[in-house]
Amino acid sequence: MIDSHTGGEPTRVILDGGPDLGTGPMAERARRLADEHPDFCRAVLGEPRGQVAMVGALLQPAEREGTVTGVIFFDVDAVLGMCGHGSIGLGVTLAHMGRIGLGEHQIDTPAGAVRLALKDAQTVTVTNIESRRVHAAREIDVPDFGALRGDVAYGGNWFFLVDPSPLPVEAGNIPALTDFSIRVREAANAQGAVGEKGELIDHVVLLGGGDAPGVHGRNFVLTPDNTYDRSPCGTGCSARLACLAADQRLAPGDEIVQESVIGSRYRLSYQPGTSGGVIPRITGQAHVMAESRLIFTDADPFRAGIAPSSPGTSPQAPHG
Ligand code: PYC
Repeated sequence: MIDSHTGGEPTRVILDGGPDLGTGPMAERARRLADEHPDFCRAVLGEPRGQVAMVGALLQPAEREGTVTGVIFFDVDAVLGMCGHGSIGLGVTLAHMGRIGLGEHQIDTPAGAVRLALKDAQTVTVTNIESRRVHAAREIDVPDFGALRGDVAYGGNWFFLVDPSPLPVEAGNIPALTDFSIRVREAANAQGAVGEKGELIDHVVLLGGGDAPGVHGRNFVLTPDNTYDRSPCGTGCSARLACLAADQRLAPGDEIVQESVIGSRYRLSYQPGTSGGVIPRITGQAHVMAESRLIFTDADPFRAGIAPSSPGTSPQAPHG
């Protein structure tokens, strides 16, 4: 396995040893990972082997011809439709392994085919799946806060985006931002501020202004495992681009810089999609950090990771 980080957000690429997810569309294989192998996700990403915020990228045989690899992204608690920082990390990792060179490549994700352009050893432009806004300025009632308006948008995952954030989007405020966005996500899902087919919100984006010259804004992004994205979140930026385009606040091809709550940056632009949404382009940098092999033995009481309720008791850790 190979670990990298993209703007501070870690990606663990799992080259082999994962569960057999069969063949067929990547979305079906992702459902099998979520339904049948949650212990795998916790064992490889959770403590003590993983770290908070780590996203896994489980390599799969490709679905489409001409694709470098299939991939399923997941965090400790959820299988993701797509992952922007993980795609940048995967591109840099594949280059590190000598599997791709500079230029254009395609990967298969559960959300669809995604293009990666490797610009140099660290820099990747991701051309994401078509992203769209489905509700504008939808009002929800957040307990202990009150009425809040936000947009619901899809960028490969489902987002509730609040612009502007009622709390300052600053690194010193991360615990309060986390607590608030968990309540926002619960309220959005409970009050039906969800996707067209009832898809639940899995991420929340709180938007603040950027203070550095040339920076369009800074964001805080809550992820499904209740941590925050250290990077500006590629799928969150895709959802944001869909909202900016729908509000005619950004023209096709114009580039903006989005900063994360810890100050890492992506360059963003879009082209119109064929179904009324946008095709986002996200450019960021990743760095390979480690090449290693995880070891799970029956004697290790924490071979399945540290479960929130009962440490060391989960029976189905991977072996070998
Ligand atoms: O970059 O899309 C992203 C992402 C999703 C969850 C963590 N990062």
